Amino acid sequence: MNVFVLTGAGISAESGLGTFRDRGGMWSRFDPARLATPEAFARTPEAVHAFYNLRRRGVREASPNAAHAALADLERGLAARGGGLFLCTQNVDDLHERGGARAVTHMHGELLRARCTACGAGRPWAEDLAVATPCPDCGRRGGMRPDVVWFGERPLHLAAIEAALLSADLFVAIGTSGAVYPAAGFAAQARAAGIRTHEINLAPSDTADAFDAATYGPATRAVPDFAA
Ligand code: BJW
Repeated sequence: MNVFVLTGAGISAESGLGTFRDRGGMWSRFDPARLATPEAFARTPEAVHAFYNLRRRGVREASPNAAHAALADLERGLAARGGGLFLCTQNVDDLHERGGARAVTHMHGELLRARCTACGAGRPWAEDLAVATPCPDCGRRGGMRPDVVWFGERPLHLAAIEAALLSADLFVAIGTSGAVYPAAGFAAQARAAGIRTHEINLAPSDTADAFDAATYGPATRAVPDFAA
């Protein structure tokens, strides 16, 4: 069996990383238009760096939880039975990897990577970024940015994601509000292709109608139960 899993911020919530749109979530405290767009980075790079430096430190201090571990177990179990798991995350943290997952597709990029807007080179990056940070590849200052996908930018790996989505036997969305496209459209796309769809969330998401079945509860309980 081939399973496509899409994860969102809810899977990392119990690891202490804030979600975006829940009550008290990041976008209720910070304006995404001022922090998560290329225009914001061009206008006030110091503010954008400060926001992502804080988030990067949070990710480094967080640990994977039982839901991340259950998906890593599922990946191994499916492979042993001749199937596969395509694990696609909107999250910019590395908790799937540290939870034991071998192959993770980060469609919104990775906070622990940086990219140079001058020469395009990307590389692992665990430290704070600043406007004066030089690019190790081309030496230019002022162009290093978090290697994440901001609003208005094209998400990553879309061709591989679409191919995996349409060849899956089961689509599962975990801890995502269904508010951000194109990921919010995956459940409807899968269903239109005759693929079973299942949602795991604390509560029905914005796209709950696109799912054949649902499990409502905290990811650390619901995902291990589902994957068992
Ligand atoms: C739990 C839990 C627990 C809590 N257990 N569950 C109008 C209509 C349609 C589209 C658009 C439009 N206007 C603009 C657009 C496009 C735009 C968009 O969708 N905007 C919407 C806001 C309307 N999209 C884009 O710009 C994207 N690019 C694009 O479309 O390019 C064009 C293109 C597409 C395709 C082909 C070619 C070209 C880019 C989107 C980039 C999103 N970037 C961010 C920031 C990343 C960097 C960073 O981290 O700062 O990505 S925004 C933010 O939202 C982040 C997330 O990945 C993303 C999704 O959020 P997520 O994960 O769903 O989190 P929440 O907080 O929303 O939900 C958490 C859920 O967990 C909740 O449901 C809780 O109930 C649940 N939960 N605790 C289980 N313990």
